[in-house]
Amino acid sequence: AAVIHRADYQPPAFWIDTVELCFDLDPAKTRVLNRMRLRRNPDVPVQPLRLDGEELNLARVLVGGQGTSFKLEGGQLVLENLPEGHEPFELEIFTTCAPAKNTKLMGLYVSNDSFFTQCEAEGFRRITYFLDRPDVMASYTVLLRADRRRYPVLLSNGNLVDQGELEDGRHYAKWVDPHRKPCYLFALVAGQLVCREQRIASRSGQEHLLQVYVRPGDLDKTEHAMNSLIDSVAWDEARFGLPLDLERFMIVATSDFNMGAMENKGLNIFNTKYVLASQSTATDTDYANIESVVGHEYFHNWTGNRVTCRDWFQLSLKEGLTVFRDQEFSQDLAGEASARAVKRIEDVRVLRTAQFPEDAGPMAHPVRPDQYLEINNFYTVTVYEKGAEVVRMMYTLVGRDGFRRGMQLYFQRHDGQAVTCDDFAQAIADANPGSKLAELLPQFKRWYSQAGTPRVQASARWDAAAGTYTLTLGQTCPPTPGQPVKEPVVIPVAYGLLDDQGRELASGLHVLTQASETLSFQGLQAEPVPSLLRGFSAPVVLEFDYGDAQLLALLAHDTDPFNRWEAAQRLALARALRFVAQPHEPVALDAPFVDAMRGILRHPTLDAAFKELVLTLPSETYIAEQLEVVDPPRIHAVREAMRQQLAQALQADWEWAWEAHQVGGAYRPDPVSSGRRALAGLALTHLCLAARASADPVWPGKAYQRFKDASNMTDRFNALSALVVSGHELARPALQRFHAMFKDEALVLDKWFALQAGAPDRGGNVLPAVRQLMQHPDFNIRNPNRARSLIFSYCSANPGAFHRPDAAGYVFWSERVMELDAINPQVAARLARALDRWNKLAEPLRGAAREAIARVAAKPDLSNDVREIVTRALA
Ligand code: HT7
Ligand code: ZN
Repeated sequence: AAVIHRADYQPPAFWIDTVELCFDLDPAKTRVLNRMRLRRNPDVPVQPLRLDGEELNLARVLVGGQGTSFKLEGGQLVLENLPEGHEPFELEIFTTCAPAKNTKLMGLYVSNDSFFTQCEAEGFRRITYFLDRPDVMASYTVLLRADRRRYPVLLSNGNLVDQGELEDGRHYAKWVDPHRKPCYLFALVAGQLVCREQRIASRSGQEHLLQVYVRPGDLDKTEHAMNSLIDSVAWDEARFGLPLDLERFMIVATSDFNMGAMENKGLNIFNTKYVLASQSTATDTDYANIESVVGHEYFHNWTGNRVTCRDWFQLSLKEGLTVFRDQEFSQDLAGEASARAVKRIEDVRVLRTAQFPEDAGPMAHPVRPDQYLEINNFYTVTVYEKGAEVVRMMYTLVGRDGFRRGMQLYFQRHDGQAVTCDDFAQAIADANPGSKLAELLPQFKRWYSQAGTPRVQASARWDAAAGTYTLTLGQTCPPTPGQPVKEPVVIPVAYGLLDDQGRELASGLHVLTQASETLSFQGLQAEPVPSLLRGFSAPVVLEFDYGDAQLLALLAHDTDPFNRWEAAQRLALARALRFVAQPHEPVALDAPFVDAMRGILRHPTLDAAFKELVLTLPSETYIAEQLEVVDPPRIHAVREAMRQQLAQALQADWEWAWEAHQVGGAYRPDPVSSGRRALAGLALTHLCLAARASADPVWPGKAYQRFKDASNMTDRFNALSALVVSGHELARPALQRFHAMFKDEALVLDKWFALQAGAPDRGGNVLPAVRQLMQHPDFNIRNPNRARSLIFSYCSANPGAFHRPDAAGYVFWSERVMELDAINPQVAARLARALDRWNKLAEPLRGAAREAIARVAAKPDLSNDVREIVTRALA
């Protein structure tokens, strides 16, 4: 297969106006009749029609009702003898496919005896021959026929216009989508499903039917998803003036799904993980994720579906923008400024622990990539999360009202079109003449074309005699594969200056555009403390040589909650890096740091959720990113030792925190209650860790009791996790009991596998446990959620256990990548990325990791998905 380049984009040679699809659904052999009206694109030279297809059996091709000659070339169906001129003509294609054998979960597949589709990015070609590209938009009519008893529910996009009985116990349903769409938004679902439904009226008074479909038995877990959907509809109308444009909007849950969810027009298909929730099976985090993913898919209805991507290089046009929108939605729903800040910190944490490493590794690519071998590999944190930060910077530069105006202009110009990231940025800028964005647009757009995380070097000079404080801000960006030299980008730097009492002396937004710039502040009495990059106003690494005193002042006083948290992270990180660098020195935390942590924990007014974030040490991955040479077991040991000391030094405070943050009354996953449960959970973990040192059984006993008695999954899981993390002997019976309690709850069993695979390593015990769990009757590598819960939790989320000096972790990884590649290449390719940063590893890990990657690369029949990852890794 060939590398595809953005620069090679050509408009399609044909347009498809209408598509009539008729499905005879059968797991072993589904028959698909595809009747299309096409016409030549007058703007493109005359050429044959080349339709994409994959794993299809072709039975018949008719043009205008007559047989015609055709060729099959490299999977494409090529038709040369088509009517000349620009009049529409009819093309009919009859194919069959085998959904039950479809383990890739792309196209039409079977899960739990129901049919589902996944067409983004290039799955539609696995259903029928088609121009499988997002800039070809058509009107769809879909007829579904299937056995009524096995498949009582038959769904597709749009409106149900007809249904009825057929012979032999079969029935049919006919759906018409009122909106034109690219084929990646096509969907069908057929099976034994039940639904929760709700009628709502929009602001304009228009009525809509909302439905959430699940397997019988799961209906009691759909209330939160439905409420999230109702909130999403109301939010998009209120915040952006974007109404629901459908009479009926459906969500369907499946337990076999490659990603989180899919925004098919009017028929969203979701991973059960992002739909099903009850207080006894889902944690507060699950509830929050459901809200955000339901919102995300719903918001795609405008940003993605009404205006879509011209080609897959523009993926961030819809994904970056929609992530920005779902982040804003969750912040708005969280309400209070402090709860908004918590959400912002969580989002930045994801960016820094997942996207920054991607941007510094072999898979680094611009938000709008220039080339790919397999598009599935580019559904990345760069396209999604960094893309959202790019949209957020535009928002910062034009303001809230300006951004709303920009969105309105974007839809005015492009509704119903397939467009580019340039079109989006142009609309936001044009709606805000005179703004910094409009002024700097060409330079701003480097955020779309340059890979790599820019670094902002800040330095300060204090002239006491003149009372002048001078800040110098510089920017650089390290080279990335294929981009050795970088140009300066536009970096909005939100800042404040504090005095030693924590009073704000100045604040503002500086837009950094040059390689180096200077800001000067006059008339100050004493040297201020700079609070830079407030709210994480740009996706950059800020380098400033903060002293402990300055960080402690920011932690105590900054009016910007993000930078308050950031100060604690910097304090902890500096210590972790020092300990890592001194392997022969004891890991001993200093009193000022411990006291500062105590101060936050005991603070009378700060939110519990915020305290929990401050008291959580930087992750091992984040610590590793700061180092040139990485020894993951050493980082793990240091972080564990720091946590152990915080556990012991603050024992009385943790006891207070646990007692003071119990949540009574009915379970509610709101930010305040969730924050209290999170802090109580963190306290319990530290108390069990402290008990490890003293061999005092009281707190492990309390954790076990809480584990047994908890009235919700958050408390139960936190208690179980405290026992597992502290390595207490009660962990074993608790895990057994947990499994017995939830043996029929797939999503809870995923947690059970993940907890064990992600446990702190003690003498190399995790890998044997993982290998043993692979043999567990509940383990099934074909189910992506289960594979992720066991294999990914070990290889990608447990660096201290995975990077073993004996290389056994890497052997396990290479075996699993190759095993999964034969089943589901998309999932295999994600796992392959666990060794992205092999080049930074300390020897002998580095050599062993390289060998493992080479072993995978040497496999002859590798998918494009995995091949692209391992080839880039070894380049
Ligand atoms: N737009 C959706 C992407 C997606 C996907 C892509 C490749 C293979 C399977 C997939 N399932 C969903 C998800 C989203 O961003 O909303
Ligand atoms: Zn999306």
